[in-house]
Amino acid sequence: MSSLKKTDPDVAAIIGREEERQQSTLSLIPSENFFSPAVREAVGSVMSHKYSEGNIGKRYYEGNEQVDELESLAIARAKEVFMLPADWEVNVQALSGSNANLAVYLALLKRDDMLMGMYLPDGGHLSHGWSFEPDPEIRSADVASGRMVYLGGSRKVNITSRMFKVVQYKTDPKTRIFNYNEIAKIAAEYKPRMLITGGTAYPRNIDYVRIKEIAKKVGAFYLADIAHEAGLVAAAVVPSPIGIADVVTMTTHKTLRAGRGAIIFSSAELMKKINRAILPGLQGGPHNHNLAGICVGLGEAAQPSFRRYAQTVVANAQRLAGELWKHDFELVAGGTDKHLVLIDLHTKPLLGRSFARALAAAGIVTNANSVPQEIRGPADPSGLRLGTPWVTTQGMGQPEMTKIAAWMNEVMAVAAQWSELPAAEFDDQLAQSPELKRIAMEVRVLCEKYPLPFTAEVRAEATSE
Ligand code: DSN
Repeated sequence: MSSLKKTDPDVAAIIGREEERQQSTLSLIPSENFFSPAVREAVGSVMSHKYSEGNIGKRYYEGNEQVDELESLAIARAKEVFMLPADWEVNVQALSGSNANLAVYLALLKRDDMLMGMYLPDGGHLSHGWSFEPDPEIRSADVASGRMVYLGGSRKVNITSRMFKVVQYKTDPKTRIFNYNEIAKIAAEYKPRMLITGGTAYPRNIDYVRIKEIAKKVGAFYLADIAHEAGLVAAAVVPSPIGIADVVTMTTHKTLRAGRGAIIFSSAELMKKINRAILPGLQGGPHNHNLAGICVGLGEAAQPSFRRYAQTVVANAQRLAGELWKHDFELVAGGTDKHLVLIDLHTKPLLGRSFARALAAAGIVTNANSVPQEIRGPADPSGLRLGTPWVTTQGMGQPEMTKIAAWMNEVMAVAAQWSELPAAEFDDQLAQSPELKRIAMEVRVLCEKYPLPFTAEVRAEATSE
């Protein structure tokens, strides 16, 4: 019996049930992954106990010899893995991707400067200046106009839209891919101080060189947020913005598989300001246990096996996309270059929220997502987002992707009959459906073939009780 189970059986039981959930269902949320036992050991270590405000060799508190060594090692590994130019530097202290972006803005912008980023329903992120328009008629009129620019909604839901002026660029309504000539025109008209690429749901690669040209022409900083693709960039299976953009931010827990946190890269000159923006500007003590995990994860990402992993992530996503297309699912941007697939469900009986609920009842965990030309609200959007980082770490490959697409098609066919029911009744039908129970059992059997590296003890205890 674990010591947590003895001292706090309530929390141990919650964690045990979560381990079981992760083991027995398919995790297809593209921002999620699981970490090696070594990363988890580092994250659970005593490094969590120490405060270390400041930078290497210049801390405000004593006793930071090991933290200094750890941070130096993490920075050295990040430089190697991401092949940093000699005049670039690294900050590994941001607590999250949003904090990393805020630190960059705090370092390089003034209040009310203009940010220009990707429109959220077309794949951007909240921290790139998002404001929502709650009036559905205004949203519909905006979509009907076919304009590839968004000047913001009346609800400034994110701090970045309160602090800065914001303009956002949309994908081409026909291709649902970014049109660089259009981005250049918007930049020329609005003259942003910072141009941003990246986010959460754009399945195609971004032309970093072209965006840098556009930014340079209007005198803007270029921030490339590669939170989602970081692992694919590290493995050189998608293009890298390092050395092209002025600043690159990323989270470490998605495709990079290195525990939770964030990294910022920029020229050494800009990094002096960014370091000061992190502390004292934005944060207190760094989370050194997470830094230990990131350091171990970066060591893993430097191994040849990580490149094979990243290649398989992309191959799996492309197979999943191809199979879904055969089942008549409409794919945003026609497919994927990376780890994620975005489905537009407007031709299907179930839209994002209800399809995600039905899939979850069948043991397939995904998330409802907005799509380009979205007129619905974010709580009940038209699309579904899928990704392959987790199942690829688990060891699944092409045959499993084919199987997953077939299950998804079957779930749609089964749950379609309840599409007109109110949400609570719809959920009741899902919970009672023998077909969905059967698929959930098949999913469980598949997942059991790919044991996760943390469920053994939970299972041994369950069978001994
Ligand atoms: N929550 C992350 C994602 O799922 O993409 C972004 O912050």
